[in-house]
Amino acid sequence: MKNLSKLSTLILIAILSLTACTKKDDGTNKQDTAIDVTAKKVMDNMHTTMSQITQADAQSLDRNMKENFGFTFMYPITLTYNNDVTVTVNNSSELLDIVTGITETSYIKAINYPFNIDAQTASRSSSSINSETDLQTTIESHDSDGDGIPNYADDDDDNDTVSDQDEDVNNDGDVTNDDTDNDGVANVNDTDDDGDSVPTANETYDASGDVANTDSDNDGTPNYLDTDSDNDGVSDGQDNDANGDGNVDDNGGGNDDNGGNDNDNDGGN
Ligand SMILES: [Ca+2]
Ligand SMILES: [Ca+2]
Ligand SMILES: [Ca+2]
Ligand SMILES: [Ca+2]
Repeated sequence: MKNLSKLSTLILIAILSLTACTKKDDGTNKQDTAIDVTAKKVMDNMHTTMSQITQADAQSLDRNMKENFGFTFMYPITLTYNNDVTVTVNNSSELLDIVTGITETSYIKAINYPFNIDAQTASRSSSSINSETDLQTTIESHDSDGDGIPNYADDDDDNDTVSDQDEDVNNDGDVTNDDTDNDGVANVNDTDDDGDSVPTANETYDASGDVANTDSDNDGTPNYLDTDSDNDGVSDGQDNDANGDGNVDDNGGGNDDNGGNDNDNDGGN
């Protein structure tokens, strides 16, 4: 009888333990969830992106989500860690905590579908992401410069020859908060960064094609961020020799006639 009572107690303890195991102390539930490669890609990308920013906050998270993937989340969303613990995310601050906390051994492996997005791209009319395929299509089609490489994988989102990293003029690690000409379009997506009507890609005159190393008037501001590259008082857009090298520019300013050839037959080199 004593042994039977002991056995009953042991069985009771075992049942209680099993019940406890199915529920974490923080109230999250365990579910066996398959790995969602696309959702993991999004979260890992945001981890890398936000880790590079000096003072990451909810706003910078949203801006970078929009830049890299073309949308921000409508909360709440539900994420699943690789240990199958699920977590409900209610705002961008909570998501920031999660993505910055991602490690090689603790990462997000899935997201619950459907979830809603605040779509930023004109090409997308629906605000509901219904499956991994839907999410994949959404992020792969976010391609600002239309070069076939989606923004999240593109080193030069606007194809203006300045790398995304170099568009970070204020060097805070965040490429989305630099807007030299204050036109509301961040440099990373602005093909005329200084707004002088000369495309950034044309604001060089040496053979390197590197606009970052061209500073005609040596004032410390490269031509592509300088609305008056030769400092003669005439804006580059109105200047027929924007870099002041004596060669008349081709095709409306800034596009210098390199090498002394009169490519546009304007009478100057
Ligand atoms: Ca692209
Ligand atoms: Ca660029
Ligand atoms: Ca701009
Ligand atoms: Ca320009």
